[in-house]
Amino acid sequence: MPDDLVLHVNKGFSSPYAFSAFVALKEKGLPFRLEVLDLDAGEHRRAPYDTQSFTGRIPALRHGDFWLAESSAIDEYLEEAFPAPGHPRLYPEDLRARAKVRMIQAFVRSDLLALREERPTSTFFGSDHPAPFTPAGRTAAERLVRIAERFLPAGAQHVTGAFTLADADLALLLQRLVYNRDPCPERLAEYARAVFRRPSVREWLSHTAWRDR
Ligand SMILES: N[C@@H](CCC(=O)N[C@@H](CS)C(=O)NCC(=O)O)C(=O)O
Repeated sequence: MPDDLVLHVNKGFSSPYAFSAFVALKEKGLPFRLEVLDLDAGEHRRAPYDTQSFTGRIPALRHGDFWLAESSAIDEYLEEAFPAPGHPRLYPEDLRARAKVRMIQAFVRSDLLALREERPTSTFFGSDHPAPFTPAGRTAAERLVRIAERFLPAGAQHVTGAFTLADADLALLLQRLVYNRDPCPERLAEYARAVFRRPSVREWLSHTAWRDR
Protein backbone atom coordinates (compact mmCIF):
# COMPACT_ATOMS: atom_id res chain seq x y z
CA MET A 1 0.00 0.00 0.00
CA PRO A 2 1.53 3.35 -0.98
CA ASP A 3 -0.02 5.28 1.91
CA ASP A 4 0.27 2.69 4.63
CA LEU A 5 0.94 3.86 8.17
CA VAL A 6 3.63 2.22 10.27
CA LEU A 7 4.43 3.26 13.84
CA HIS A 8 7.81 2.26 15.23
CA VAL A 9 7.72 1.61 18.98
CA ASN A 10 9.99 -0.05 21.50
CA LYS A 11 9.81 -3.60 22.80
CA GLY A 12 8.07 -3.46 26.16
CA PHE A 13 5.94 -0.52 25.05
CA SER A 14 7.43 1.67 27.79
CA SER A 15 7.91 4.86 25.80
CA PRO A 16 5.59 7.72 26.81
CA TYR A 17 6.33 9.31 23.44
CA ALA A 18 5.35 6.22 21.45
CA PHE A 19 2.26 6.00 23.70
CA SER A 20 1.17 9.47 22.54
CA ALA A 21 1.56 8.65 18.84
CA PHE A 22 -0.17 5.27 19.29
CA VAL A 23 -3.15 6.89 21.04
CA ALA A 24 -3.34 9.48 18.25
CA LEU A 25 -3.55 6.77 15.57
CA LYS A 26 -6.12 4.79 17.54
CA GLU A 27 -8.29 7.79 18.41
CA LYS A 28 -8.26 8.79 14.73
CA GLY A 29 -9.51 5.29 13.90
CA LEU A 30 -6.69 4.75 11.41
CA PRO A 31 -5.47 1.31 10.36
CA PHE A 32 -1.74 1.05 11.00
CA ARG A 33 0.99 -1.48 11.55
CA LEU A 34 3.36 -1.62 14.51
CA GLU A 35 7.06 -2.20 14.02
CA VAL A 36 8.63 -3.14 17.36
CA LEU A 37 12.32 -2.35 17.88
CA ASP A 38 14.50 -3.83 20.61
CA LEU A 39 16.32 -0.78 21.98
CA ASP A 40 18.49 -2.92 24.28
CA ALA A 41 19.78 -4.72 21.19
CA GLY A 42 20.42 -1.37 19.50
CA GLU A 43 17.96 -2.01 16.66
CA HIS A 44 17.10 1.69 16.51
CA ARG A 45 20.73 2.56 15.75
CA ARG A 46 21.01 0.24 12.75
CA ALA A 47 20.61 1.15 9.08
CA PRO A 48 18.28 1.97 7.53
CA TYR A 49 16.13 2.91 10.56
CA ASP A 50 18.76 5.19 12.07
CA THR A 51 18.76 7.54 9.08
CA GLN A 52 15.19 7.06 7.88
CA SER A 53 13.85 8.05 11.28
CA PHE A 54 16.11 11.15 11.31
CA THR A 55 16.77 10.87 15.07
CA GLY A 56 17.36 7.14 15.52
CA ARG A 57 14.81 7.16 18.33
CA ILE A 58 11.29 5.89 18.73
CA PRO A 59 8.60 6.70 17.97
CA ALA A 60 8.90 7.23 14.24
CA LEU A 61 5.96 7.23 11.89
CA ARG A 62 6.18 6.13 8.28
CA HIS A 63 3.28 7.22 6.08
CA GLY A 64 3.93 5.78 2.64
CA ASP A 65 7.42 7.01 1.86
CA PHE A 66 7.23 9.89 4.34
CA TRP A 67 9.07 9.53 7.66
CA LEU A 68 8.55 11.61 10.79
CA ALA A 69 10.03 11.52 14.29
CA GLU A 70 9.19 13.45 17.48
CA SER A 71 5.92 12.45 19.11
CA SER A 72 4.28 15.87 19.20
CA ALA A 73 5.12 16.42 15.51
CA ILE A 74 3.62 12.99 14.74
CA ASP A 75 0.49 13.88 16.74
CA GLU A 76 0.05 17.15 14.86
CA TYR A 77 0.80 15.58 11.48
CA LEU A 78 -1.91 12.97 12.04
CA GLU A 79 -4.36 15.68 13.06
CA GLU A 80 -3.72 17.60 9.84
CA ALA A 81 -3.36 14.64 7.47
CA PHE A 82 -6.61 13.07 8.74
CA PRO A 83 -8.68 16.12 9.71
CA ALA A 84 -12.17 16.55 11.15
CA PRO A 85 -14.96 16.08 10.27
CA GLY A 86 -13.89 12.89 8.49
CA HIS A 87 -11.84 11.86 11.50
CA PRO A 88 -12.16 12.57 15.23
CA ARG A 89 -10.54 15.83 16.27
CA LEU A 90 -7.53 15.43 18.59
CA TYR A 91 -6.74 19.13 18.91
CA PRO A 92 -9.43 21.73 19.63
CA GLU A 93 -10.79 23.93 16.86
CA ASP A 94 -10.59 26.98 19.11
CA LEU A 95 -7.24 28.76 18.78
CA ARG A 96 -6.69 29.32 22.49
CA ALA A 97 -7.81 25.86 23.51
CA ARG A 98 -5.44 24.44 20.88
CA ALA A 99 -2.63 26.58 22.26
CA LYS A 100 -3.37 25.21 25.74
CA VAL A 101 -3.11 21.65 24.46
CA ARG A 102 0.26 22.43 22.87
CA MET A 103 1.43 24.12 26.09
CA ILE A 104 0.60 21.00 28.10
CA GLN A 105 2.25 18.72 25.55
CA ALA A 106 5.42 20.85 25.68
CA PHE A 107 5.38 20.94 29.49
CA VAL A 108 4.97 17.17 29.76
CA ARG A 109 7.96 16.63 27.46
CA SER A 110 10.34 19.21 28.89
CA ASP A 111 9.72 19.62 32.63
CA LEU A 112 9.85 17.48 35.79
CA LEU A 113 12.96 15.52 34.85
CA ALA A 114 13.50 14.27 38.42
CA LEU A 115 9.98 12.85 38.53
CA ARG A 116 10.44 11.13 35.19
CA GLU A 117 13.73 9.63 36.41
CA GLU A 118 12.44 8.49 39.81
CA ARG A 119 9.07 7.23 38.56
CA PRO A 120 9.98 5.82 35.14
CA THR A 121 7.28 4.26 32.99
CA SER A 122 8.84 0.87 33.80
CA THR A 123 7.12 1.19 37.22
CA PHE A 124 3.71 0.90 35.55
CA PHE A 125 4.24 -0.31 31.97
CA GLY A 126 6.80 -2.75 33.35
CA SER A 127 7.31 -4.43 36.72
CA ASP A 128 9.94 -2.20 38.34
CA HIS A 129 9.36 -1.08 41.92
CA PRO A 130 9.92 2.59 42.71
CA ALA A 131 12.43 3.71 45.34
CA PRO A 132 11.44 6.42 47.83
CA PHE A 133 11.64 9.90 46.35
CA THR A 134 14.80 11.98 46.73
CA PRO A 135 14.11 15.61 47.72
CA ALA A 136 14.37 16.56 44.03
CA GLY A 137 11.89 13.86 43.04
CA ARG A 138 9.43 14.91 45.74
CA THR A 139 9.72 18.56 44.70
CA ALA A 140 8.99 17.58 41.09
CA ALA A 141 6.01 15.45 42.17
CA GLU A 142 4.57 18.35 44.16
CA ARG A 143 5.17 20.69 41.24
CA LEU A 144 3.26 18.33 38.94
CA VAL A 145 0.28 18.29 41.29
CA ARG A 146 0.25 22.08 41.57
CA ILE A 147 0.46 22.61 37.83
CA ALA A 148 -1.96 19.82 36.85
CA GLU A 149 -4.52 21.42 39.22
CA ARG A 150 -4.20 24.56 37.11
CA PHE A 151 -4.42 22.69 33.80
CA LEU A 152 -7.61 20.79 34.70
CA PRO A 153 -10.54 23.16 35.27
CA ALA A 154 -12.74 22.48 38.34
CA GLY A 155 -15.33 19.80 37.60
CA ALA A 156 -13.90 19.08 34.14
CA GLN A 157 -13.06 15.69 32.66
CA HIS A 158 -10.58 17.09 30.16
CA VAL A 159 -8.15 19.99 30.09
CA THR A 160 -10.19 21.51 27.26
CA GLY A 161 -13.83 20.89 26.30
CA ALA A 162 -13.28 17.37 24.88
CA PHE A 163 -10.58 14.70 24.92
CA THR A 164 -7.33 15.77 23.28
CA LEU A 165 -3.81 14.38 23.17
CA ALA A 166 -2.89 16.67 26.07
CA ASP A 167 -5.18 14.51 28.21
CA ALA A 168 -3.39 11.34 27.13
CA ASP A 169 0.03 12.87 27.84
CA LEU A 170 -0.96 14.51 31.14
CA ALA A 171 -2.74 11.38 32.39
CA LEU A 172 0.39 9.32 31.71
CA LEU A 173 2.47 11.85 33.66
CA LEU A 174 0.03 11.68 36.58
CA GLN A 175 0.09 7.86 36.51
CA ARG A 176 3.72 8.12 37.63
CA LEU A 177 2.19 9.15 40.97
CA VAL A 178 -1.21 7.47 40.88
CA TYR A 179 -0.07 3.97 39.90
CA ASN A 180 2.80 4.09 42.39
CA ARG A 181 0.46 5.31 45.17
CA ASP A 182 2.36 8.52 45.69
CA PRO A 183 0.37 11.48 47.03
CA CYS A 184 -2.00 12.87 44.40
CA PRO A 185 -5.35 14.64 44.92
CA GLU A 186 -8.29 12.34 44.18
CA ARG A 187 -9.63 14.71 41.51
CA LEU A 188 -6.41 14.35 39.49
CA ALA A 189 -6.13 10.62 40.20
CA GLU A 190 -9.68 10.01 38.94
CA TYR A 191 -8.97 12.11 35.85
CA ALA A 192 -5.88 10.00 35.07
CA ARG A 193 -7.79 6.77 35.68
CA ALA A 194 -10.66 7.87 33.43
CA VAL A 195 -8.28 8.72 30.57
CA PHE A 196 -6.61 5.34 31.03
CA ARG A 197 -10.02 3.64 30.60
CA ARG A 198 -10.27 4.90 27.01
CA PRO A 199 -10.17 2.03 24.47
CA SER A 200 -7.14 3.58 22.72
CA VAL A 201 -5.18 3.59 25.98
CA ARG A 202 -6.42 0.13 27.00
CA GLU A 203 -5.05 -1.21 23.75
CA TRP A 204 -1.62 0.24 24.49
CA LEU A 205 -1.79 -1.17 28.03
CA SER A 206 -2.52 -4.63 26.63
CA HIS A 207 1.04 -4.66 25.24
CA THR A 208 2.53 -3.82 28.66
CA ALA A 209 2.73 -5.34 32.15
CA TRP A 210 0.12 -2.87 33.44
CA ARG A 211 -2.20 -4.25 36.13
CA ASP A 212 -5.42 -2.44 37.04
CA ARG A 213 -5.32 -1.42 40.69
N1 LIG B 1 11.43 13.99 21.96
C1 LIG B 1 11.24 12.63 21.48
C2 LIG B 1 11.78 11.68 22.53
C3 LIG B 1 11.95 10.27 21.97
C4 LIG B 1 12.75 9.40 22.92
O1 LIG B 1 13.47 9.87 23.81
N2 LIG B 1 12.64 8.07 22.72
C5 LIG B 1 13.40 7.14 23.52
C6 LIG B 1 12.50 6.05 24.11
S1 LIG B 1 11.39 6.72 25.29
C7 LIG B 1 14.44 6.43 22.67
O2 LIG B 1 14.25 6.22 21.47
N3 LIG B 1 15.57 6.07 23.27
C8 LIG B 1 16.62 5.35 22.63
C9 LIG B 1 17.87 6.15 22.47
O3 LIG B 1 17.83 7.39 22.64
O4 LIG B 1 18.90 5.55 22.19
C10 LIG B 1 9.74 12.41 21.19
O5 LIG B 1 8.91 13.17 21.72
O6 LIG B 1 9.40 11.52 20.40
